[in-house]
Amino acid sequence: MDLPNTAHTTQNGASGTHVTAAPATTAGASPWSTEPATHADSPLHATTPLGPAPAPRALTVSLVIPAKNEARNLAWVLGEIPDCVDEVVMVDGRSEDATLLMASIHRPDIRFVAQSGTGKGDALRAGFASATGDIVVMIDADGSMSAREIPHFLHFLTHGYDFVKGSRFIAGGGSLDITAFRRTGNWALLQLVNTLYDANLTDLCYGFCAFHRQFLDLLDLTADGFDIEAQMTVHALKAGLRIAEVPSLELPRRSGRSNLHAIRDGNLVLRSVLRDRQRRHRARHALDLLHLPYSGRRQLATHHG
Ligand SMILES: Nc1nc2c(ncn2[C@@H]2O[C@H](COP(=O)(O)OP(=O)(O)OP(=O)(O)O)[C@@H](O)[C@H]2O)c(=O)[nH]1
Ligand SMILES: [Mg+2]
Repeated sequence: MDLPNTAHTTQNGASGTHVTAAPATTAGASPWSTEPATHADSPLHATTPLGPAPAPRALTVSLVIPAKNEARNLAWVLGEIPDCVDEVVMVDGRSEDATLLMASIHRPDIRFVAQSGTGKGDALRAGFASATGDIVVMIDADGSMSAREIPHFLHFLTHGYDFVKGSRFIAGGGSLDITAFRRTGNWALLQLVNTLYDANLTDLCYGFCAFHRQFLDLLDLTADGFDIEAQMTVHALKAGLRIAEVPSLELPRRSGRSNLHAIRDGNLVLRSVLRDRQRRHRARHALDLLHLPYSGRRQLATHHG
């Protein structure tokens, strides 16, 4: 499926957060662009007084896939991976079925990583830590996301964005899977995040994301469970990363059972978002103290005894 080449973008600038809904305007220069490059776009044709500029080094791409008992879905999931992916890292959640065997059959060069704890967040953090690509992409192993969409994420990562997330709720995206209950929960949590961080995102709890690996430390990920996706978005906003959303189609899980419990995991996300907000509030308070005039500091010191 060819998705429209549009993105919904959010930028956190130093002078305050602003949000724009912008079409992609820079197609062609990216090695993953879905549009043909023009003569002027090509770095090979750029000349300097010293001669032709060297071609830029192509960025490498790691795909991280957490999998727990997904053997029956892997033929399709791994078969969808486009050539632009250089490395596939699977983090196995101590599967009791033939997940490892099926993965090695359908992707002989796959690299397995063990997770030390449990949960999707714990698995993804282990996978991110071991990924070697310049760009890290994550998808689920249940067949609900097609890796064929990856070039759309790469396009924006190679045109100025730091963190690109799939959205089921912008034009060109969709979900053939989400229930009314989950949609409402996702919407409510999204409103909270948008309000707290003055953002204008359209999706929150969705596991198709990509980012430049150099920002991994800045993302400061600690979540173990299904709160990982929301934490990635919130931390990207807090860190002031340039975020783009691209349309993505969520398909129904191909086979097997979901590991997610809507109420328990919704609560987990809510607590995580609120905890982050408190930290941000405390950090701001500390900064305010530094800027207080001397009398103000003295007053405060007196106040606190
Ligand atoms: N390694 C590992 N993977 C996990 C764990 N829990 C879930 N996963 C994987 O994380 C991905 C998402 O989990 P799902 O159970 O599909 O949850 P979901 O997509 O939020 O929920 P559904 O829409 O109902 O499928 C799948 O690829 C799972 O196999 C875990 O503890 N360890
Ligand atoms: Mg799923």
